[in-house]
Order: sequence, then structure tokens, then C-alpha cells
Amino acid sequence: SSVRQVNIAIIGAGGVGKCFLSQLVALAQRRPSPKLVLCYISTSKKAVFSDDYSAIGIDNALSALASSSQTPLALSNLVTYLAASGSKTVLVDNTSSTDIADAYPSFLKSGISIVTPNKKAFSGSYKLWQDIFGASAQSGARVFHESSVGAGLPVISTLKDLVETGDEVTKIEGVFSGTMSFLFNSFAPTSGSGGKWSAEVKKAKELGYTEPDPRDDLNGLDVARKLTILARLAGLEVESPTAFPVQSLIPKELESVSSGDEFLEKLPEFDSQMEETKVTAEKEGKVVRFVGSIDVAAKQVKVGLEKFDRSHPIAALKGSDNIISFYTKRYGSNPLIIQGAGAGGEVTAMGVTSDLLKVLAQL
Ligand code: NHO
Repeated sequence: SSVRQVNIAIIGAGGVGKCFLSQLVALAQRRPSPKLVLCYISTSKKAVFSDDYSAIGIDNALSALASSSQTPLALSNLVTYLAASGSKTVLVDNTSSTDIADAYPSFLKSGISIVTPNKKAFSGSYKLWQDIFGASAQSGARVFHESSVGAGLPVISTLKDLVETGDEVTKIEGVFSGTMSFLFNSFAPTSGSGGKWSAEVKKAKELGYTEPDPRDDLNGLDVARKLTILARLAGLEVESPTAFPVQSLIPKELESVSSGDEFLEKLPEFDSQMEETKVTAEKEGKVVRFVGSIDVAAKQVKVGLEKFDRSHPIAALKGSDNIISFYTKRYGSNPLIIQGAGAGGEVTAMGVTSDLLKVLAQL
């Protein structure tokens, strides 16, 4: 690429954002050209930037944030600020904010490329999806979101390759949630008895697998968002992640508690419900798992609990692994399978960093 400098703006410095920053430090050292200039970084409360876009040291960005007294720019002002820098610019959205997702078309129309693990934009309304890719086609700004499904696993890029090379995807199925995978692999293992449901949920949160509020994983919506994204890439005009059947694992009584912490506190009172589901499967010699599937021909998407033989690849997953099977015309009855860690800061950030490399190659 002939571009000599690319400006980077980062929103979000939590579990994924911190890992992304350390991967960006290493990337800037390995690849001196184009020069990567961090010109804006913010969390929900603080920001660091200057009117002349001078470089914020990437390796000091977190301490600069901590000691900063600047507040984040309003999104419309951020678009204006970034668009006026005179350099190609990439926005890295490491939040799960809907407001930021809704602003993607504005960033893209102004020529600002986007890389993100945030699922909200791509699993929101179908209109937002069309606005995003329409704006990108119009301005030439790029948008990549590999980590919105399967963390760093090459799920979206593989599906795009299948579709763009003219294969016909008939079915996609698997375990799409690192949290759900971890929970069921440890709650209902193929051998041994497993732990208490509520204790495993707490552990998953401590390990950084869950969404900031674990209910966003347990209500099935996180998986529904991922399936919405894949279904759309496979050509289905899915209106929203609530437009198909999704099973929630949140006890009715806890649906309306105000905070994620209060939810975790009360969850042990409901352990018997999940225990019953597990025992029912065991009586059939099976284990229970939380899965999603897309039947492309029948235009059917669904998310929920299913029972599997202990020898089934879905039953035999380990840790927080995801498994995604693509059934296509070319691959016939032996699906193309992608498997590996599907949650955690480093692997999620890897997807974001590799997306950034793709944008850099195309600028
Ligand atoms: P955190 O740790 O809560 O950090 C969020 C940061 O964004 C904070 O710095 C906060 O101040 C900032 N922020 C929030 N709203 C803001 C706003 N309006 N303006 C400015 N700043 C704002 O969240 P994470 O864990 O770092 O996650 C970041 C994004 O990555 C989320 O969109 C999340 O969905 C996505 N993501 C995370 C993971 C993961 O493993 N942690 C995965 C994929 C995507 O594949 C993973 C996955 O799907 C996990 C899922 N729970 C599963 O499968 O179990």
C-alpha cells in the first residue's frame, strides 16, 4: 500500500480492548509501514485526544486514559474530528454499545473504516445492516467484524469465502457461545458428575467468558445475534435476533432483577431446574448442550437446548470451545468444521487485530 500513515481511534478498553492494545503495540513494532498513529482513545467515562491529532503512545495509552481529565466526544463530533484528520482512519469499536453501532453508517460515509467485535450493528435491524454495507460500498471505507462470531476463529471469513466462490451453503450448526460451551462442558461433562449450575456461571464470569452482564449470554440472545449475522451472510434477510425461536436459560423469577450481580447472587436458588434437565438427558445416556442452527433452504433459524450422544463432536467439546459446521454443496455430507476457543480477551482481540491488517492491506 502507498499509504504512509493510518490514524487509529479506539473506543473501549475493557477485557478485549486491553488485549487489543497490547497486540497493537506488537503489530506497530513488527510493521513500521504504514505508520499507525493512535489519535483517539476512550472508555465510557474518559478520553485522550488532541486537536492536532498528535500520536498517543500506544504502550502508554491505558495510563494516559487513567490520568486524563478529558471526556469522550459525542459520536457526531467524533465523526467530524476523525474525518478532518487528513489521513486514512480506522475506528476500532471494542464496546458492546448500541449507540456506537447505530453510528457506523455515519463513520463509513465519512470514509472511516471500522473493525470491531461488537455484535450489535450486524445483528440489529436489517435496515441498519443495509445502511452499513451501503455506506461502505459508497465511500470505499471498509468494515470487518470477524470476532462478532466465534471470537478469533475464522468463521465469518470462511463463510464469506464459501459464498463468494459460489458454493451453496445449506446448513450451519454448532455451539456458538464460549460461555454456554464452558457451562455445559463443566456442568454436564461426558464423564464425571460436573459442578453446580450457579457455581459454573460465576466461574465463567470470573474467567472473562461472559458478556459484561451474564444474563446476555444465558438468555440465548448472544447466540441469536451470532446466528443472525451468519444467516444474513448466507443470504437470509433475518429481520432481528428475536425473529426466530430462542430458548432462555434465565429463571422467570430472575428475568427482572436489576443488576447482573444481584442475578448471580440469587441464581443458586434455582439450581434444581437445570439439574433436572441434566438428569433427564443422562437417563437417555446423553448430555445436554446449548446449540444453534440455520437451515438455509427452509429459512429456519433456532437456538436452544438439545441432547447429544456422548460420542457426538458437540458433546466432546472442551473448555470454552466453539464448534461450527458448514454444510455446503461442495463439501457434501462431510461438513467443513471450525473448532477452538470461542471466548476470552486475547482470542477475541486477535480477530480484531487481523481485521485491522485486512483494512491496512486494502487502503
Ligand atoms: P468490557 O470489558 O465490558 O469493556 C467494554 C469497554 O467499552 C469498557 O472500557 C467501557 O468503558 C467501554 N464502553 C462501553 N460503552 C461505551 C460507550 N458508549 N462509549 C465509550 N466507551 C464505552 O467488554 P469486553 O468483554 O471487552 O467486550 C468488548 C466487546 O467485544 C463487546 O462487544 C463483546 O460482545 C465483544 N466480544 C467479546 C468476546 C469475549 O470473549 N469477551 C467475544 C466476542 C465479542 O467471542 C467472544 C464472545 O462472543 C463472548 C460471549 N460472551 C460468549 O461466546 O460466551
